[in-house]
Amino acid sequence: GINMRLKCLPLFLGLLLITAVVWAEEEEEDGEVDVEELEEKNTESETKTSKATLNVIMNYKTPVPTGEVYFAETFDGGNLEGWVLSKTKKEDVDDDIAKYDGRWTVEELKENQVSGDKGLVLKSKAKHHAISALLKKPFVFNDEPLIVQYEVNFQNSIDCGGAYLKLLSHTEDQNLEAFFDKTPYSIMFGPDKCGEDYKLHFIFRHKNPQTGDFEEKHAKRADVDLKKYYTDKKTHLYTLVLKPDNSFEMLIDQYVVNKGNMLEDMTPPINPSKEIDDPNDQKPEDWDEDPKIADPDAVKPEDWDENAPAKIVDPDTHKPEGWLDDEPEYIPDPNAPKPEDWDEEMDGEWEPPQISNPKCEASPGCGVWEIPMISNPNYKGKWKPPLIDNPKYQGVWNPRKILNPDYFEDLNPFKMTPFSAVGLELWSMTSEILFDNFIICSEKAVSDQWAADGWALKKMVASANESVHLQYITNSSSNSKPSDKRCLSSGFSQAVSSLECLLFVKNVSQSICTKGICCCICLYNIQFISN
Ligand SMILES: [Ca+2]
Repeated sequence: GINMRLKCLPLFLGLLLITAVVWAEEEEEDGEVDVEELEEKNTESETKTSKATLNVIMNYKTPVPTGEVYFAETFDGGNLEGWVLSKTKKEDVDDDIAKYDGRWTVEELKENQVSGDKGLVLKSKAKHHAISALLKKPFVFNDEPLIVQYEVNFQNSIDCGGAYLKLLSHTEDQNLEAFFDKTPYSIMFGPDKCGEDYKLHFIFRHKNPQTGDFEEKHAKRADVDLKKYYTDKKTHLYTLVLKPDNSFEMLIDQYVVNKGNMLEDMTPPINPSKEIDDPNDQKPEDWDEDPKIADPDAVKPEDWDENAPAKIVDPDTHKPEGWLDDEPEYIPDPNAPKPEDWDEEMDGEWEPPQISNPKCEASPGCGVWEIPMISNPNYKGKWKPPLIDNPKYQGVWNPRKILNPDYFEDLNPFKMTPFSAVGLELWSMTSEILFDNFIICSEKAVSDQWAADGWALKKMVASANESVHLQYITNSSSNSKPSDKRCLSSGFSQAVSSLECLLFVKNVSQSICTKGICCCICLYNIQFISN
């Protein structure tokens, strides 16, 4: 049998929002036909399926939170109501670029628009942008999780710039017009990229309970390659989940890309070590750190001759019998003729080429006999006393440990400073970064449904526009795999057979599987397992 496991119900439910899938023949004039007509037409022309074009008609409705939220923003109203542009300047920067004068707009996606959907777009290159909005009520870190989720589409890819948000720490007189880089935040979260360094930040500002000072704590790096998310010009969903047990999870497109515990996985660590080296302790001058010394009792043996040479003449070697001391190894070739055109005046005196002396070939050798040298068996070199263990060895010196005067133990870093606004304070060398569907809440079901109603639909439209992710199966009895292999090569977990597809579709909605025509949509989060 075939089991179906749905890893992500909300995404799956997004399918139900497709009201009709229209199959238009190329020759169809207006490209859209009604479903009944389509089905009849299709039965007649099953073999022409490869020529078909696809249109997806979808009823997009602006997502509405399905539970309690601290903040939710779709931008579908088409304006920046509720958002405040910073009117201040960045500190410590040249005056001409210090102003937060980068432009923001609310507009549709450049590609794969969903009718009725708009987002917040960062419009200016090489300018500082700062915009923020108050939450409905401050988020207080208590016994409820924090979920922060939003979408980013780097519509022009990203050269150098960030798309992270800051959750601005709560103050009684929060003035968002004064929002700038030094405005205290509780959490910073989201994508950032420069050069080939792709980051997904999760930074929080931890208050030292002893000194009251704040220090930034950074989550370790994600172990996934982030490049594709920042360069594929698609809408990706970024989620941060923090729990009162100090665990955290970071997700992209609902997959965990980094997780850990704030007590163990942040740099620098939340809690300092209990003991430290005593800074006042010094190594005593007579501290003996040499594990070995020369044996003071050793004496040079009497027969040790330091002057014996390393090499001596081999006493067993004699000049071979018949060695021709007076014959040279090479002689002028007596048979070589002088070239006819040799001109003594121009070329100098002619000399015949040298050849091996034939007399030497018949004897052990010619010329000066060199006596071979061998290593001297009596050679000893300079005498050195042997090394022995140092009886006074005290080991490697370490300063003594004392209790760390700055020690504290914060077992609940989750309980950080409450925040009451969300802000984007960004610089980018690439414009057209689109943000959408911000949500801050405590229930995963709420943020998941929000994702299903927003991000998942955008993803589906983008997929449909690529025309490779929809699989049509026209013969309900066929058990063949979908012919479009692109479904697999486009990063989908697997293609499905028509049988699997039928089971799947029937379980979801009879309405999109009628009169033998089924629509099968492969999505990342749906897995089919054959037993
Ligand atoms: Ca929107």
